[in-house]
Amino acid sequence: MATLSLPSKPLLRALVGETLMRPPWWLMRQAGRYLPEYRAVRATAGDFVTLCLTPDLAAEVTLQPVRRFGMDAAILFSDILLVPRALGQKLSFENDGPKLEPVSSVADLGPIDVAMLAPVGEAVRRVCRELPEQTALIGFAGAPWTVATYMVEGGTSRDFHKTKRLAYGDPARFGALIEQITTVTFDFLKLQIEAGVEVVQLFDSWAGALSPEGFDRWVIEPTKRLVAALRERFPGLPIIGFPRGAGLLYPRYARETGVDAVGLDTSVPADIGREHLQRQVTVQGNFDPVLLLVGGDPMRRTVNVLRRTLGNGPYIFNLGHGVLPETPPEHVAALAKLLNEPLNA
Ligand code: 1CP
Repeated sequence: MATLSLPSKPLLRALVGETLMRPPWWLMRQAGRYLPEYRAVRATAGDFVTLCLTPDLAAEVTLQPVRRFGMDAAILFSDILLVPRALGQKLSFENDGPKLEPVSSVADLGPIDVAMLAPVGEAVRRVCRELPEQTALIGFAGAPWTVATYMVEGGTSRDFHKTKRLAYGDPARFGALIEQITTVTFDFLKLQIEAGVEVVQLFDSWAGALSPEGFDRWVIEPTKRLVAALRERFPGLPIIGFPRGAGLLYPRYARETGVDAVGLDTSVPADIGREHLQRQVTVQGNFDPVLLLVGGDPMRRTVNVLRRTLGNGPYIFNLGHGVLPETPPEHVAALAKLLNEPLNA
């Protein structure tokens, strides 16, 4: 018989719909190049994929920001592009970002090798051993659409024309690719959950590139299937969706995918989040990463506005996108000081 037990970690409480006096917080890309201790580990690892697949090093960089700033969650240090690699696609990281050998169908992929992802599970187990008692551990993957853009374009893109042409022009072929990505993404998340992550976030960083019909078919539908598969296998595990750039389609995404929380990008007005999303899901976001870079009064003022607007409902403070590499760590320390105090103190 299932026993009902309420979570005690602040992040998990917010994800079951509780309104907290002090909203929990974490930052997308909280581990990374803005931290000198990250750059030091990165230099010893050599290439980026080695860093992701060496459990001691991945665990260490996962814990670094939590040690310094006391966020309410650690996010596993890994990358969404390990899924294309497990699907048999060649992957490397150069100075100007990730490079993949472009594909346009399942037939272009090599043999699937999920075992290659096993070190990620080991990194999770090591993080769990060292995490403070009240800190949650978040696992993640790219949502199928966003992962597909990297696979088809061969890297990052400004306009996603190759991927959109394939999706609109040959939906059967593109659909088969999305299907394959979804299967391995489930395996990647399953491995993380079985190793100890308590929440997962699906990053759909390029959700905003599609037409409304395309959004339904290639963002909402695959996410909905992935969420349903996770729910069946891991009932009660909270899922955060981050459909960056979804704009007016945010409420539809929240309603139809079945996620517990949505991450708002910086462009969404906080009062719209409160009126149109927060009654249904926990809201996360959406502080502009550039304000964190700027620091000082502009940062403090905006933090207060955001917390006043969203803090009377289930809310997780975060950025609207990742921490920028040029961000001074002292600004993150000042933000931590603000956020580690109760709202009305
Ligand atoms: O050290 C380095 O030079 C590599 C920079 C870097 C880092 C720190 C990459 C390469 N990935 C990561 C880690 C990473 N990636 C995390 C770690 C956990 C954290 O602290 O948040 C996460 C969650 C990701 C997720 C990720 N990778 C996304 C989704 C989030 C987003 O930023 O939109 C995407 C799109 C990627 C692809 C990727 N990997 C790396 C880069 C530079 C990119 C983006 C390339 C682009 O701009 O298109």
